[in-house]
Amino acid sequence: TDVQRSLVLVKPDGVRRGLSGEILRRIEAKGYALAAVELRDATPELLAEHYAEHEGKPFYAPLVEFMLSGPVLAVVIEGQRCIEGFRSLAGATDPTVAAPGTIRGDLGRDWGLAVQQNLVHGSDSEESAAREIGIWFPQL
Ligand code: DAT
Ligand code: MG
Repeated sequence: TDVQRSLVLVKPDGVRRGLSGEILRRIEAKGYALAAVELRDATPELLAEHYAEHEGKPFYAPLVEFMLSGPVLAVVIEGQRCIEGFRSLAGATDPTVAAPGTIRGDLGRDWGLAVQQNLVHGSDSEESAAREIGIWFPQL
């Protein structure tokens, strides 16, 4: 078997818009288990680790500012191939082109801001998942 864990974040736009339940609903409807769910305030230190791969990119500063603009729902999901599976549920990074049926395609859009406010984060590989779960849930 290939049971994986992945770190999912409902970003501040998703929490603010009251979409946390809808996003958890889609994860559970897909058949993934929730191993941890916690409403959290990110910190600059935590985000510097989480988004280390994007440091220096033009959208980095607005991204960190956005992620500090309100609480995030930090979630660890578990299931067979759930890393790729959640990325598929989330849809493309740009919510304008994300396919209908996906979280970003159904619920997100471009707000004309410096950073894509695209509702969710999902780990993109087994290494990222292990690294990110260690950052957000060091006790797991
Ligand atoms: P993803 O969240 O789909 O894994 P990513 O890791 O490449 O995308 O980027 C992290 C976040 O940064 C993304 O969710 C939204 C923002 N972002 C990425 N590329 C961007 C761009 N070209 N313009 C504005 N925001 C961007
Ligand atoms: Mg990413």
